[in-house]
Amino acid sequence: MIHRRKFLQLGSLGLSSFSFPSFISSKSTAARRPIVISTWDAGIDANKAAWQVLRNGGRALDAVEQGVMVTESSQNCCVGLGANPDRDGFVTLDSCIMDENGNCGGVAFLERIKHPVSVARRVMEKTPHVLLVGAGAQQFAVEQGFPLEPQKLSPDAERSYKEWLKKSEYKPVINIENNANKKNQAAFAPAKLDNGEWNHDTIGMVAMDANGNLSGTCTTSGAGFKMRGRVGDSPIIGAGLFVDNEVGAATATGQGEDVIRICGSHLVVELMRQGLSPENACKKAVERIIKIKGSKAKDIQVGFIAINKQGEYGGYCIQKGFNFAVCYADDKNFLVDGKYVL
Ligand code: SD4
Repeated sequence: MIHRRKFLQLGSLGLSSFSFPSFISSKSTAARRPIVISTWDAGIDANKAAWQVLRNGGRALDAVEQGVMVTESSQNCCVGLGANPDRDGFVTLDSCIMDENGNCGGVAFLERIKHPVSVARRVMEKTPHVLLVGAGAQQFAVEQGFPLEPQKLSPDAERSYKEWLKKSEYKPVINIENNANKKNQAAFAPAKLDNGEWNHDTIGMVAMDANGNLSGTCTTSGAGFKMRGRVGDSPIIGAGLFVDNEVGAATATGQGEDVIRICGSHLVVELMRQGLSPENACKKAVERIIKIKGSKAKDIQVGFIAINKQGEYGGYCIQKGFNFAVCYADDKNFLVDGKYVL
């Protein structure tokens, strides 16, 4: 059973949590560092762990890894092994990580490993490759000492899967990638459901440390009830995540296929290189997806978040309902409602 999160209890740091209107983000963040931002509400807890690294002068790379490990472990958020399975009943995880030197690593279609982000980091640091998938990724993880977890669905995922099997219909719902049996599966639903559960299966996080170096990660269980073998944007460098230490860093969430189509996070960083603010760069990338999708854009959600070298941050999405968490001080860890185009 998923434990309910008391959202206002922000633990040892005593951090505050409330939604800021997003216009504040573009005006009040000049030359701010360190800073960490991450997608969706679960980013508040992840930011707290990342902030502990950043506030002590640690490296952004360590901060983002430790930040999203919180989410991968959490029973409240279905990013990790507790998440919904693919349509054959297996949970498969995707993740990538990128540092300030352009080093990057990823894993996709990885099963039975609790922390794909850490395996992605090992791929980056210990292999000549960027991306390992499936059985090979798992073999590498085990060789590196990661324990093989039991092949077992969480009780919630098992319930959702049984429910899903009744119709076996693959239909992602806007802002709710998770749990097929939620009563309030409707467009524009809140990120957090009435019953207190989180409904997202991804966290993307980008950070700048006190030295002004950028890193990022994106980690996910992917779309629930996907085809076996499906891989989304999250482990793909340039799609779910991109970092350029001269410019900024961006990450994505939502319908991965449409993020891949435009090399979304890379596009956001390139738009910032041309002088756009993080928010405007995210907006332009969202608009490009909408242009490609035409009338079908109303059926999907994609959100981008980004930071630049000045410590400015921003985010944008297709539909209402996306938010992201921003942290840049012991007492500043708050949610921002993403502006939306449609
Ligand atoms: C995917 N982008 O696998 C991920 C899903 C996601 O919140 O972001 N869910 O397509």
